[in-house]
Amino acid sequence: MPAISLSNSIFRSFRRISPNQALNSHFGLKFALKCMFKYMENHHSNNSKSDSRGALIVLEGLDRCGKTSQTSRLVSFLEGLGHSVESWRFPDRTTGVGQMISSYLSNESQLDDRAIHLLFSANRWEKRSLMEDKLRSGTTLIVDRYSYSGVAFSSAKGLDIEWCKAPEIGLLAPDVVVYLEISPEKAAERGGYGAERYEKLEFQKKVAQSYNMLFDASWKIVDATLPIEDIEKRIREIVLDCLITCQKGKSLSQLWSC
Ligand code: DGP
Repeated sequence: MPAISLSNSIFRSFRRISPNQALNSHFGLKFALKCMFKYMENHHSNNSKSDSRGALIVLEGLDRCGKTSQTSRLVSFLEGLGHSVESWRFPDRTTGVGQMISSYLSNESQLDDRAIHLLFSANRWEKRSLMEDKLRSGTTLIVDRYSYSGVAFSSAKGLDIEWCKAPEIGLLAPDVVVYLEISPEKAAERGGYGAERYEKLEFQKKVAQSYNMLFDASWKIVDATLPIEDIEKRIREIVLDCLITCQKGKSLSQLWSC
């Protein structure tokens, strides 16, 4: 016990002082040790508590793959079970950076490919510490698009994939990435491609190829052409498993692992 040997050595150093001084010192020492033990106890329990946290769940896929509706279904389901859960999405168009991205996506402004890539990344960075606070306080985040969209969409333009990953390094790594898989042709058939910059079949084909290069152990592929309830069920299974693991205690890690 390091605390006891510490106290012994402190007592030894008090041998030559007067009884009165020793008495005062003894109580002072006892108090100090009590504080130290209390600190160690708190420190230990804080550490074990801090490993229990909410899960970071990311949904990814091509435009029109159904991420947004699955995100809201999942959030309602988890809320119904009494979990603390929030729905997030990137780009977050509510921030200053997000508004620049939004105007770029709707073709109201033009930007260099690398400049817009860095803005998308900055948009994630500006939410990073809030994200960590939420997770550590036990809130699960269901995030519609994340760094993988960043890399897939920008590298589909021809930018080097490693260059695209670089600004994402240090962001929190998701506990699970649910990839809603659909062919670009099938997604285009779903209609609803709006006026936004990337909603074009040829470009989405390239995005699909880029996504293929990003798959890692945290990815779960779900067939996005299944009936909506089947997709929902599959996602629930994946997410509940992950939630339990994070509640039991799992440390947060950072991108980019692969
Ligand atoms: P959404 O709000 O999910 O419809 O996304 C808007 C569009 O922006 C969509 O076509 C995907 C694309 N996108 C999302 N995140 C990024 C990113 O980080 N970088 C790039 N280049 N495109 C992204």
